[in-house]
Formats: sequence, structure tokens, C-alpha cells
Amino acid sequence: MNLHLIANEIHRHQKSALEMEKISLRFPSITLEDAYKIQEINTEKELQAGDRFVGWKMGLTSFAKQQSVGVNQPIYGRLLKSMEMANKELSLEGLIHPRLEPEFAFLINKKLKGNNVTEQEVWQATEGIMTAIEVIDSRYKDFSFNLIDVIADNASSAKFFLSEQIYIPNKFQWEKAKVRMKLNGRVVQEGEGSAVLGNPVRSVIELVRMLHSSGLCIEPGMIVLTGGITEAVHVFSGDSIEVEFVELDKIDLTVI
Ligand code: 0L1
Ligand code: MG
Repeated sequence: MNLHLIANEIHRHQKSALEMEKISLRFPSITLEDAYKIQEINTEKELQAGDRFVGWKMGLTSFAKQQSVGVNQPIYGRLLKSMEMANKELSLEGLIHPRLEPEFAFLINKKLKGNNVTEQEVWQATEGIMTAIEVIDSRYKDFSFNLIDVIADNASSAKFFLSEQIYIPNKFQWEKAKVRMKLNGRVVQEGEGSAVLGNPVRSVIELVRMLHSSGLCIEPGMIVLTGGITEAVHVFSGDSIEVEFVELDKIDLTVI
């Protein structure tokens, strides 16, 4: 089993917007470590081609999402500058079956490293928090995968939108933040910050712990998308999405 060949195959599908069969069906002996290695190999390709590594995303951080995939642990993925949406129009070009989910983005300004980082250390290393929308898009047929498949596919990372306002971390109880998502004017999802491992700060702690076990860390200047606050919503051309982060701000996107 050659991880570079598997990485190449996934990379082709990430670029062509054509769905693929799960790799776990053909390579049942792939481990979690292999899957993260495949993720790293493909990120490296993009960096070689001129992209910039801007941070990390945590996925499967809510009980509901873990249940829907049949797992009991979160995963992480790598974020590139090219994934950041420059405006509020979401083009479907290059996407297969995108879904949107509201998240918080932590802007980290000190290195976070180790096996036992505390909440206090994360808060001290957090310059600010932004409201965000993540666009996930699994490269697998029917959005169906297991843990290995989805990790190798960079945790379904596709795009993300960050709102302009940066909030001071200790000015708000993030676990109590209420979020309402409307699709074409109709409320389709509601949630609360506590859906993210009890509190989004715990998602950063968990990320640091998981990275540490692979000899990695969060560098200053990176952002961390902490995980979906609600279930993700399928979108199609012509849809409009409005996400209200109660007492914070609103993000509206149009799908073109
Ligand atoms: O950001 C996420 O929670 C997605 C992680 C991968 C699972 C999925 O694509 O739904
Ligand atoms: Mg997400």
C-alpha cells in the first residue's frame, strides 16, 4: 500500500469535483496515522503550488455529528488560504455536494503545544474569536465515509467564510451562544455553542492534544475552526443562507 498513490487519487477528486469510492473499501488496513499522513501529503502539494497554510479545523465535535458518522472522537483537517471565501457569494464550481455549518474561528497568537494544555492557556493564546461558516464537501459518493476515509479527505474541508468582526474572547460565554440558520428565509437549524465539545475552547484543547501526538502544534497567527454548532445544511445554486449568531452578528451568503 503506497500512501502517496492513495493521496494522489484523493487529490485528483478534490480538484475535479468528481466523487469517488471510499478508500477504506480497497485498503482496509489503512490506519488513522496513515490517513493523517495522506492529508498532510496533499496539503504539501498545495503549499508547493503556492498556497498558504493558515490553520486547522476540527470536525465531528458534536455528539450529533459523531453519531451520524458512527464514531466517538473528533478529527482535524488543514486549512489553506485558497479555501477562505473573499466575499459572500459561494460559487459551486469545484464542489460536489456542499453543506454549510456555523462555527467559531479562534485566532491564535501564541504557540499552543503539548498534551495537557489548559483552558486558561488557550484563552491567553487567543487574540480573538470570529463567527464563521464552514463549507464542507466530502469527495466520497453520497457523502458516505468512515473515520479513515474522511481524515484522508482533509476532514471534508472545502471553503470557509470569516466575518470581519473579531470579538475579545472573555467578553462572551461562547458555550451559551445561540445560532439560528435560515435557508431561503426558513429556519432550518438552531444550536448553541455548547454543541462543540461542551465549549468551543475545548475543541482547541483537543486539537492541541491530537496534534501533539503527531509532533505538531498550533503556531501563532493560525486560525482554528472549532466545529459545527448545528448540523450542516445542503445547499444548491440560487439558495440564500442567513446565519444569526445571537448577540454577535449575522452572516448571509448567496449560492451561485
Ligand atoms: O467539519 C466537520 O465537522 C466535518 C467533518 C467531516 C464529517 C462531514 O463531512 O460531515
Ligand atoms: Mg466543520
